[in-house]
Amino acid sequence: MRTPLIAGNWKMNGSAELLEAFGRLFADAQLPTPLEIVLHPPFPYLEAASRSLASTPIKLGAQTLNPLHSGAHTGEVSGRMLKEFGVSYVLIGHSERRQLYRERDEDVYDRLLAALSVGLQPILCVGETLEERDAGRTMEVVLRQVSRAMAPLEPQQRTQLAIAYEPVWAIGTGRTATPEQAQAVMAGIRDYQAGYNSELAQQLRLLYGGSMNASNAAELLAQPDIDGGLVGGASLKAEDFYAICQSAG
Ligand code: G2H
Repeated sequence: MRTPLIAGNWKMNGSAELLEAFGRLFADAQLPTPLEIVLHPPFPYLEAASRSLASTPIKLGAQTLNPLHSGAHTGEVSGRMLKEFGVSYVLIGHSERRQLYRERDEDVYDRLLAALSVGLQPILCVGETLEERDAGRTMEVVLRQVSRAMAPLEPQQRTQLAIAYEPVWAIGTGRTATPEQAQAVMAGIRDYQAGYNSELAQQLRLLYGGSMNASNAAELLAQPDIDGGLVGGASLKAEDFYAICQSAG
């Protein structure tokens, strides 16, 4: 009943040539249905992406946004601009933003509201560090991140977003959470949401992120509470990303 979502996060990587490769491969794609696919290239590639992916089912995504609509904020991009450009999805609170650019839970919430206010679909990213996992604090940390971002949202706003659980220790490390580890956290997030509204909890899409690749995607995506993936490194090869999308059937 939940449409799977596979999102590719290029981070600060990629090229116009790679977008063309995606365009060629996905134009003739034989993909499982239902399935939603989104690619999050760096901002300067959005224009090329909108052309190269026009004949494919891939939607456009951004990697972050500024919480304000406009103003004197050199180097920043607003949700309104992204929406005007045809972007559908935006990542919010990716662990690299939290760790490298000091985004706090409050900043994540502001960005979430800004995205929702212009009709962008947010993918809220949460996840614990290795230290937090080893201290047995995984659910505490993940649910704090979820609740600080979502508690003030109205029911209608909650239906617009997806949550990506990305254990920080699995990001870009080649070390993937086991399907059981990922499923346990996903189930915890869904249970937490059910405490607010059980119907909305059933609709909420939960994605796994952290070294997902063509070899491990099928097993992760087969878990009952995993509805898709947020794919970093493996989204930098069109064939690998295509194989992951095939696993979402
Ligand atoms: C986690 C993920 C994509 P990777 O950041 O968001 O990256 O798949 O390279 O671990």
